[in-house]
Amino acid sequence: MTHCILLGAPIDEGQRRPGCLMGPAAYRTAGLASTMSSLGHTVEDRGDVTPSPLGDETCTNNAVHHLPETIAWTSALREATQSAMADGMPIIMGGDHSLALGSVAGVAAYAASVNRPLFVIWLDAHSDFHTVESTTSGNLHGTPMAYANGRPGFDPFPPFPAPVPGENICMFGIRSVDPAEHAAMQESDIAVNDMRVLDEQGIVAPLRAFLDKVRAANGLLHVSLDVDFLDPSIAPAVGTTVPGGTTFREAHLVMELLHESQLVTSLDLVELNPFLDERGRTAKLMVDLVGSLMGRKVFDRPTRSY
Ligand code: HAR
Ligand code: MN
Ligand code: MN
Ligand code: MN
Repeated sequence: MTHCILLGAPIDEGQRRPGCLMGPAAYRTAGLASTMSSLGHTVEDRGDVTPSPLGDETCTNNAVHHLPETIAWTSALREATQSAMADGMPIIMGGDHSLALGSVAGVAAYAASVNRPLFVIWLDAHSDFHTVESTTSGNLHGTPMAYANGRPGFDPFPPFPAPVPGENICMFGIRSVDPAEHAAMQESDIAVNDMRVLDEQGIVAPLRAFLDKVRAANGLLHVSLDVDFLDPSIAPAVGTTVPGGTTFREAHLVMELLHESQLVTSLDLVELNPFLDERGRTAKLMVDLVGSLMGRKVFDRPTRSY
């Protein structure tokens, strides 16, 4: 049984398409809390986080927009997530992916305070490995993985509390990477399981290999689930659809394996844009995936010995 702590992050300033700020309301409407309580967990909804007061930060990259707003969200979400970690498993309901600048910072600060290493699984079509300096779109939702990895190029932001080394980061579903991100990832130890890897090897072997590492290190495990990890045919409610995403069964299988591992300690749900949804189907699918992550299954089977 897990104590699940819901944190709403109605932020859509990390990109240019309005609507993600309705995400937390859509997750509540789609029954996220009752899904978890029906699985035997306790649920505490702490409501929506309020951003910190706006600063006057600037940067030299003229493409970047909403920098002070994003920094204000980052510090508020960092604090809310860090304190939720002490009480249970935070589930941060976005909001665009810029929320992970704050949520991962909060989890990292908590991990450092309890002397445990942090591992991150990034489920996304995109690597989100730009810095404030390298982004050409200026959309800061494309940067949180680089911030968490401690890359330079985040001068206007507070320093990341305890950077996550590349070997502790594992990405799945990747199929859209910009040149600057590509070059930076070549230099890092991040496990990039792009769609080619999933097509050839399936999702199970690389995921289990990573989970084995987390277990061996007694790590905390943060999962960041971007709606565009999923194929747009099953998850249309996202501003940055990329064809060729994961299927319904692949996505559930990832969640089932994560549940079986019992390693996940925090979760982001990001990029849902309810304005683009079809009768709530994407919101409902995301809630169902959380159900699998939290233990819903048809049959119990012997847990694999790790
Ligand atoms: N790499 C592109 C950019 O920086 C697209 C980033 C899109 N990011 C998200 N989250 N939707 O994964 O603009
Ligand atoms: Mn604005
Ligand atoms: Mn993303
Ligand atoms: Mn994405």
